[in-house]
Amino acid sequence: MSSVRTDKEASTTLDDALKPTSRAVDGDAVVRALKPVTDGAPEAETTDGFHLVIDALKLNDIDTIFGLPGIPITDLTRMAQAEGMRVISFRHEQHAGNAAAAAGFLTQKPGICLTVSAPGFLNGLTALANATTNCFPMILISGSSEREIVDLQQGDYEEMDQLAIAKPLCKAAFRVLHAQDIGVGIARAIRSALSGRPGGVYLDLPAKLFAQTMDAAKGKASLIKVVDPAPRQIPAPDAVKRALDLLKGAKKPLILLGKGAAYAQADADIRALVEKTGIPYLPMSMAKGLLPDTHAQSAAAARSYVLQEADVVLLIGARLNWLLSHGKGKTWAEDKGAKQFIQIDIAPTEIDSNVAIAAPVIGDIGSCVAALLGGIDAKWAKPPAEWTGAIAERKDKNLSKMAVTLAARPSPMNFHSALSVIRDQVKARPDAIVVNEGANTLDFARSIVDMYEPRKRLDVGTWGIMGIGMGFAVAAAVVTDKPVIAIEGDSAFGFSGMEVETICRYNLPICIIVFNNNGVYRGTDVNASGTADVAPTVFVKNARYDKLMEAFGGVGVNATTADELQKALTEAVASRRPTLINAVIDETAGTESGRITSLNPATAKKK
Ligand code: ADP
Ligand code: TPW
Repeated sequence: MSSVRTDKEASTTLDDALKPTSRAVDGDAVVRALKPVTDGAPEAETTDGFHLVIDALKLNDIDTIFGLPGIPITDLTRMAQAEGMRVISFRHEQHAGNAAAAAGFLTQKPGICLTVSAPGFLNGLTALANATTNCFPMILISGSSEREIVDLQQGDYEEMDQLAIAKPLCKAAFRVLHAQDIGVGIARAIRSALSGRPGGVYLDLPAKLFAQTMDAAKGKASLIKVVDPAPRQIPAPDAVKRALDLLKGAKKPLILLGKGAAYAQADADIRALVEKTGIPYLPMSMAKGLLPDTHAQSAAAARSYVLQEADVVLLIGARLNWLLSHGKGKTWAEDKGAKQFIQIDIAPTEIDSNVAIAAPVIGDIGSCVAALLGGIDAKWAKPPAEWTGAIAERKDKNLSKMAVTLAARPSPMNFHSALSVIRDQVKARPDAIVVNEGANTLDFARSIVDMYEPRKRLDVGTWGIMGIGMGFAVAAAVVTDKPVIAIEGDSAFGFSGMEVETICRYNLPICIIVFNNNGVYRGTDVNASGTADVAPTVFVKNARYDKLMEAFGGVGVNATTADELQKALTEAVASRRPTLINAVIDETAGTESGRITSLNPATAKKK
């Protein structure tokens, strides 16, 4: 007999096997009774793998699944929906995975991505690896084919040793073979995703598991409600004292907030630490809004200056990776002498990863910041006025210069004129969530669009990965119900563009603005060979991305001026209708690779 089944065949089999008759005994719907095959004996209530997975997730307050159906998980999606979970079905697993990751970042609950075996699993894997890299908690759950056939490599339908492949790309990976172990499997996945440094977890569920049945009461008893999944980790008092002593002695202190600080949801204490110490701070891109970007102590508009000049830097949930030039070199004016770093992080092995850390403070950000705050009293001396004054001076100069650039209304639009419109809209709607990807579109938006509230900005993160746009936007809308503004380079948008159908299907309040400059980076590259092909970075000229949204019933607008963009964006945010604005941008604007030209071997050489 062939082991390949169509979806229809599979669900017919399941329909026969799983005839729901009555609901669970008690109010929390933990079990579902199935009609057992009986020979006159009293009917015992049974449950099955499908329902145990759903019940285990629900028991742990996980109410949403992002995924894409197919064998062997189609019925799982149907049953999850029937059992009251929100099931958001995507057009490609990578975007479902990205949605799960963003949901994890926003809620501190692991986002769930559900995929089919081999190809679906692999499509979800990029998102799982990206989530792990960014320290976002998510669980990729993939159906898989039969162990016996996979392990003997006998060519099963979508055969793949998924667990082995996932393992090096995530924080932890588990497989459940028996229905009675589902509770433990889900509990271990949740704990692994949330505890310590958050990250991605893979959970392998072979097809056979779903149809396994067991006694309903035993099944219910086998489920685990995870208690305290992200235990606080209190920093050692001597580590706190060391950090405070160093900070006290600083002449030019600086606080650097990273997305770990945004994730930690210790917003009030972080703000209090900044304000009580009076220390200037810099937010990394996804930490923007932890304090409003317009805050007097923000040194964002004097970034280069403070990174070079600071003598003691307090890192809160930020790694000294490439995004911070590894804590050395010209960016940090290394030739003027080494800085001293205090680093708050939950992962002890992060310390000294790039440069020596004088005062590590290991623990969760909430506890560490609270402990530091405990040492800041009324006698705390604020940083010298020479330091804060010098920063203010540079800030004012840069902001005035920027204001002039933003006020200009060139035709066609450039990045600045288009972004100034979005900047005003976000100021008017600080609760809106901004999703941002591209090269120039990313770099300019990060510095131009001020954020006012925590966790309102989602972007390409640690890898600088393209393709997070629509997945992140869908998650943001689903999880928060707030308006979402996705600021997308035209190349960046292309990675997940088909999900506009998903956005329309669920009628999500998402406004996508495609910065259309006809190509990757710019649209002006030429093919040096003289053949008919365009250059590798060039797209179809004057494409109308707005039509894509119209195809699925959303609102499409072609905006050629800042006024048109402003009108369309304001309407989109107010109406909450799925909208795509094709913002026509000068194709000569911007630079190759945006602001990271130094990492591009060709352009770095030319410089
Ligand atoms: P950014 O890119 O914004 O600089 P990173 O992703 O590089 O931020 O750094 C985030 C850091 O935050 C990681 O090293 C991670 O271990 C840490 N982190 C995440 N959550 C917490 C938490 N709750 N408490 C302490 N550290 C955390
Ligand atoms: C998964 C490489 C970095 S930025 C970018 C690419 C392809 C697109 C830039 O063009 P875009 O932006 O979006 O039109 P803009 O504002 O300059 O006009 N594949 C992946 N990730 C990355 N980072 C790349 C390729 C890349």
